[in-house]
Amino acid sequence: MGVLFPGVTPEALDRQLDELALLVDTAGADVAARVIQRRDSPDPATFLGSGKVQELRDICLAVDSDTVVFEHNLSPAQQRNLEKILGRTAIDRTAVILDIFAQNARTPEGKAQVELALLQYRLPRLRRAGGSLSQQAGGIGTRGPGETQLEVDRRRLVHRIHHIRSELKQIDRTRGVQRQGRERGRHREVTLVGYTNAGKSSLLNALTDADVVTENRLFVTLDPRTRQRQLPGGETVLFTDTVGFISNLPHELIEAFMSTLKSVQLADLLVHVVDGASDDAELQIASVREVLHEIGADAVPELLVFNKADVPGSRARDLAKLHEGSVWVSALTGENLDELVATIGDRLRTGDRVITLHLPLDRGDLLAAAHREGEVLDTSIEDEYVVVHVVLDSVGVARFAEWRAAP
Ligand SMILES: Nc1nc2c(ncn2[C@@H]2O[C@H](COP(=O)(O)OP(=O)(O)OP(=O)(O)O)[C@@H](O)[C@H]2O)c(=O)[nH]1
Ligand SMILES: [Mg+2]
Repeated sequence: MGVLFPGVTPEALDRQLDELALLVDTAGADVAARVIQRRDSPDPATFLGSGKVQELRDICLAVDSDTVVFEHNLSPAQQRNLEKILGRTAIDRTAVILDIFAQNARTPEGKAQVELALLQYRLPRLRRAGGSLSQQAGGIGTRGPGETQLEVDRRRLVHRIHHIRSELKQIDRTRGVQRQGRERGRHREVTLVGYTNAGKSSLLNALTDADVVTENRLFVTLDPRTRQRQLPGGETVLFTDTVGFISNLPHELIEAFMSTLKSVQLADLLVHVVDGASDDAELQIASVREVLHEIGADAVPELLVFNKADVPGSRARDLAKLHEGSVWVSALTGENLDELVATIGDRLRTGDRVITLHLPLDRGDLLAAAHREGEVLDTSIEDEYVVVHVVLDSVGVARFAEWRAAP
């Protein structure tokens, strides 16, 4: 179910619904019908107008569907009211994406992150009277990694959220220690980002001898893998895969996966993998950049890589010509990988950036280190800080990450 709001073209809504259909399919359900309505603004109580809701109910009966999936986010109240009138489950795009993540989580960390996102999504949706979710039958949007968690009441839900948060923090701390160890080795870090199914994991496998699972499905990778490889110059680079992005990635997921997404914020270079065979390549680039902005990573240098150049009719080569400085490859055949590796080397070597540091007044050692490792442009005193503008290479930027002024 999609609503055509003013300012959105029918073609754009169609594309969104195509993607929603793919998501529903990935979650394991069949799409029985597609319904579109034109509206100026959502109805606060039922999202759609009451006539349309009745019509939707008839369509559901006619095509024998047990769930209505909305492209748009529903408020908890809208969802409840719709379910009452429709007599069947009403969910939004966010619930479908959460469901796919729940099905794909494998490691303890992945499961904990997905559970956290699910609980945060469900908490405001708990029925007030009775407060039990047990009336929700199985089906998409209602599954979780641990079925018992669906039965808990609000208090236990909140308690569980706290518990998972501290568990994730612990995992994050352990990873932080590992990261410091790596940084001491002065290895540059390259993180592969991109729309889901763009070929990030395939590219990691092609660049290193990683053995990461790749599949023609959405959100296959939920746990980042790091593998190293040497560049032609002899320097070792750490490549990290990460979760796929999608347009309107639910904020519950972004928050829950923050520790996983740290490798994006802290990377020296982002290799932004684009499916060059997709008609929506440009839109997907924009969606990925939006998520990068949301997670505070838009200052990290980005190298666009148009993948799947081997697919008949692929626009990977044309797109690479259009976007200056980008590279096309085929992760499948390995074509043009040498050029990609060379470009990554060039970009890492020219990774010098001007950044602003806030150093505590009593840390003359840090100021000395900034002079030693980079080119200090100017310093000034502000409140209890020394404000320093300094040119640093990417290793230096990582080293001073803790002292960077908020952008
Ligand atoms: N023809 C062709 N297919 C590719 C290429 N790269 C990846 N694929 C296929 O595209 C699909 C997705 O690849 P993945 O590497 O799993 O993509 P991903 O970006 O890691 O996806 P998620 O982890 O699900 O977000 C798989 O079926 C791959 O075999 C390529 O260069 N050419
Ligand atoms: Mg993957």
